[in-house]
Amino acid sequence: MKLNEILGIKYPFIQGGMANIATGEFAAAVSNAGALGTIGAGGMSVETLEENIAVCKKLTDKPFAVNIMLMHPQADEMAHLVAECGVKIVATGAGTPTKYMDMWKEKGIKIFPVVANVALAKKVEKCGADGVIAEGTESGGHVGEATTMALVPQVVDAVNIPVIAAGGIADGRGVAAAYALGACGVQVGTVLLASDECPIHENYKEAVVKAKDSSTIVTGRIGGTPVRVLKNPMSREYVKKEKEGAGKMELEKYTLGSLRKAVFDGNTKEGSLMAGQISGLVNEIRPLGEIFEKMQKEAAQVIAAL
Ligand code: TUI
Repeated sequence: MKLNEILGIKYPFIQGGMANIATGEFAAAVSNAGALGTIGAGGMSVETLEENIAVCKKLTDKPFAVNIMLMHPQADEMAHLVAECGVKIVATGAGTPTKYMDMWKEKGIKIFPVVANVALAKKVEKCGADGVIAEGTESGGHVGEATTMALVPQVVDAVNIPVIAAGGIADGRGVAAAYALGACGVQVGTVLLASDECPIHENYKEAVVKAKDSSTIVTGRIGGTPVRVLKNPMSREYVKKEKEGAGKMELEKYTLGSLRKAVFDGNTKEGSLMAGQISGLVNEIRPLGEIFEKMQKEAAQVIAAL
């Protein structure tokens, strides 16, 4: 069964819960365009998350999800908030959501943790996950080690719940490849940065459009929180300092608020422009509806041609 049938939506596509980017308004626009919109709680406070959920409910009558970033200092409160305010689908990232899963299941919430390895996929299946989003290291933002190509079929073989592929997918060829690996749908992020509706600064969108295959770099590999961003003076300097053995405190000045600098101020030199390796394939800014329609049509053509 494809993801769109599981969720009762038009396309088998989920929008990634991009921190500081995926507002209630954006998630509603994605859901109205036929995919699953996701509010990214990373970068929000509990109060702003509540407001964003209310905005999303107002703007769409279609299903939407909330992604809880588990490294968030208020993840606990956020987990309770989504249980209390009628959210029907929850995704999680950057950690293990098992301690919240009973509470969410009691409320009838569908749970789709993002996993970067087989062990976590098995763990969340045991705790009642409705599906897993297997995210390869090609993705933007916080990443694991395995590539999408290697991770997805191994997760598919390890669990008996639906698997959604994420990381390095931006067109119909990627969607068809994900199906070939056994996924029932895909999650996309980078391609949606370059949408008319995405509420990031135009400079950030342009940087994604201009990016090539080799334009991303992973900061924080040594420190233990690897984050894929576009190369710029800030991220190059971060990795250089990290290799020289800089301490956490020294490195913090490069990261503190740097995603906000990119998203809101359009500071492409000092900002953290989170984006995936597939940025090189994203060459124009388009409306969400067109992005999803073309991905779906192209996937069908690729499958037929094969
Ligand atoms: O979470 C993501 N992507 C993200 S979160 C984010 S916000 C952020 N900003 C700066 C630093 C850190 C985060 C931006 N992008 N994707 C899902 C994902 N989850 N990727 C990797 C993981 C993951 C990693 C380790 C999941 C579990 C895990 O370990 C589990 C454990 O507790 O040991």
